[in-house]
Amino acid sequence: MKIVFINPVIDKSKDQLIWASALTHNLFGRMTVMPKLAPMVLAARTPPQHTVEYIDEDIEDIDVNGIKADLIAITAMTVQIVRAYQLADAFRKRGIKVALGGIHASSCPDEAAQHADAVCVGEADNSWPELIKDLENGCLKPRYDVKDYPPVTELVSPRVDIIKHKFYSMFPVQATKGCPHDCDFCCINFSSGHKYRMKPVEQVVAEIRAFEKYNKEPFRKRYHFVDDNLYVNREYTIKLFTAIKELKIKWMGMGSLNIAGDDEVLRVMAESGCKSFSIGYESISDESLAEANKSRANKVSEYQTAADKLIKHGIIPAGYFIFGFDSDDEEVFARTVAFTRKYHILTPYFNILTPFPGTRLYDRVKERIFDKTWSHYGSLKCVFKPAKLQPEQIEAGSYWASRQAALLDDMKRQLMYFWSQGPWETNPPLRAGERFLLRAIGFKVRRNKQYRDFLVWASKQKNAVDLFQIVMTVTFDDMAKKFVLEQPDGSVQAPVPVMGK
Ligand code: B12
Ligand code: SF4
Repeated sequence: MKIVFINPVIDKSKDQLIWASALTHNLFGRMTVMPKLAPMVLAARTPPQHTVEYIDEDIEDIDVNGIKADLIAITAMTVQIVRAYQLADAFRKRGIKVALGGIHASSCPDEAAQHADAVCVGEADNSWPELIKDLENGCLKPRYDVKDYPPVTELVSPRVDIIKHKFYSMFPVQATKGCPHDCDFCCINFSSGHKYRMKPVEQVVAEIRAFEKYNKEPFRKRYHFVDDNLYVNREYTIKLFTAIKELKIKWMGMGSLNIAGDDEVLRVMAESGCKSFSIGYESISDESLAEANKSRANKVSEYQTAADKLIKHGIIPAGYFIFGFDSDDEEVFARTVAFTRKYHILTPYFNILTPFPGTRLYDRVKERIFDKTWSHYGSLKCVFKPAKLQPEQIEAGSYWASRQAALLDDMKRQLMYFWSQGPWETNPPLRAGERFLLRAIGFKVRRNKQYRDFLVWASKQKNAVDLFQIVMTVTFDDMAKKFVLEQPDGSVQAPVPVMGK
């Protein structure tokens, strides 16, 4: 049998892709951040007599009428589900069976069932083999429910051979699942649960090694730990980082604020190749943190130390912020941007509070939700009415903040500050070859004088580190332009509809 996994694109229109920019298209072709891990995991659980294929609509078009398959298996977050249903309906019209899984199908299984022959609820590591067996026997069930969370020690390593490696700038790895915190906007409550499950460190190392076969110089890719929280079990974290040191990889990941208080972990983390670490700061107001049940995890007074500590170890402080809490007022956007600048949170990501189905936030604000178009549930649109601001103000403010945070001149200042805090043994200055490469990229984008000058400027800075980060800076600036149309008077026009219909 042939099983085709599909990751649907958020928006069919190529130049509205969120995680790609016109610049990256020009430089590297149709490239995106990273492949979804779920298809690789499920492919590994598929008995070897079956053929598997992975189609990622972020990087390739899908020819619905040309694909031959016994099963189409679609994974989707809420923002992707409209497209997932379109594809599912089209394949089923051709008589091909469709299975739907992932976070949205898990939270709205009855809705998903209208577009699929089988819906998988929850982690499918163990239910998938059963589904395949039923398919072989012609008795596919409409629902495969996983109520508990399988221990990760029983998991097999993902099939990294099924992806088209050259189209991705990063490879995903997962060492742990779950998070002990309980933020009310987060899907963790039902997706991976609060019990922290840790893969054997040797398995994580083996998984990275499998990717390494496809990871060659000069554009060696980074790894993205997709773990919800890498800092829960200190002993495990140290063991993990120590083990991956020998792989000499570069990686990024995310975790809680309290990691900043642990110099030993930060040291091993830097030695193991961590170049950027994201913290879910969410808000610079303790009131908003309390509203989201995040006060136990976050104290605003500790944010500055966290950023300082990461920088001290040569790691770029990244962080997630959310706008749209009931206590947010008109000032929140400028205040937050000023905060990230002042404390050198070099890569802030601004999202809009979104009540995803299945979350406590959803239950709390459901009477105030006015937009149920799932393709708007990508944290870039305001779909419910917050207490103090209008949804349009939240969108305009959030987009304004994203634009401000990516402004090249500002980033130049931030990078200069970051580089001035070195040198770091774990993050050495650019080599001659890398400087040459930066200039070569500058030449390739020469039509954009600002980008060319920036890249050439960076190539000349003695203490500049991290080629990837420098190129990403330009890419972020390019991406941010898509979200905001700035007016000559500095005001922000209504945002471009980035999430499709
Ligand atoms: C990695 C990640 C990303 C990557 C995704 C790209 C990529 N290629 O992976 C990036 C960083 C780009 C990303 C972006 C976003 N993300 Co995200 N992301 C994650 C994260 C941290 C891990 C996902 C993962 O790889 N898990 C590991 C795999 C193995 O698990 P899995 O996908 O759940 O798959 C298992 C089951 O679900 C099931 N399954 C999955 N698919 C299928 C399919 C079939 C057919 C079957 C049978 C079973 C099945 O079996 C799998 C194995 O057990 C999750 C958090 C989480 N814990 O899931 C958030 C998460 C998925 N993201 C979320 C959100 C909101 C976003 C954004 C929309 C907003 C934001 N700002 O973060 C953006 C999208 C931006 C955009 N417009 O493009 C939410 C989704 C909520 C929702 N209902 O949609 C999550 C759950 C975070 C959270 N805690 O709330 N994200
Ligand atoms: S700390 Fe992060 S992963 Fe954990 S519950 Fe809160 S938002 Fe979710």
